[in-house]
Amino acid sequence: MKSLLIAMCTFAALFHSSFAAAHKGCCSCNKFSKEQEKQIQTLLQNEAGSLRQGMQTMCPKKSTKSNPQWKKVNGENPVCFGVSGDQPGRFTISKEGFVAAFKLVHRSGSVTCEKDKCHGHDSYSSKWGCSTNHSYVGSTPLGTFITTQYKRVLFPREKFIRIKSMNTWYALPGFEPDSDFLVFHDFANPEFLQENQELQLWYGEDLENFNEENNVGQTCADVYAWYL
Ligand SMILES: [Ca+2]
Repeated sequence: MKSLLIAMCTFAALFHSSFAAAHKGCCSCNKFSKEQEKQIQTLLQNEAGSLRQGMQTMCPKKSTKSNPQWKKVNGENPVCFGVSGDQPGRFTISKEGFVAAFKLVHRSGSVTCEKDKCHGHDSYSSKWGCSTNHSYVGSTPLGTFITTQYKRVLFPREKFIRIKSMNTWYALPGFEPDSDFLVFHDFANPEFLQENQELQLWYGEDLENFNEENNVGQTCADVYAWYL
């Protein structure tokens, strides 16, 4: 933008000097000479080209495809994970590359963080974690994690997690426990994934083997990755 402004100012100065010269040298007929007209025409053409280039830089072309970067990772079958007894959902990366985001699209099922003795086992149930009504985890009610096969958490990023040393609960701006899908992204620090690498979906309390005795349910989802 700065270079564009400089170019426009340069053009204005040149135009002014050309006009002044023309006016001085041709004051009787009050118009440019052929040579001056040609010079100004060339200047205008050059500046029009610079202006067009600048506008294209500021307004990059939109892709004609919708969401061309989302690539479905699992096949026909969804990835399903349970809530206790080490029941991750497993899926395999088929394409090597840098992935900046994942999208989990809910297909079926629900999970709960705590069987509610007063209201039935599913009163805290949701698609991705617990309930916003829960007295303890309600403010950070999401509990679905993407990990490597060695249980290293890839998403969500640590800054969203309630207790950094325990990958159980988090809050993600824009998403709720019953959102139809979750999107995790970190375009500044994409993950490099290898062909045939296994990743897993975990329920946080199952991942950490913490307070999982009172959990119930299973969630199934499709997994999409955003390749750079
Ligand atoms: Ca629990």
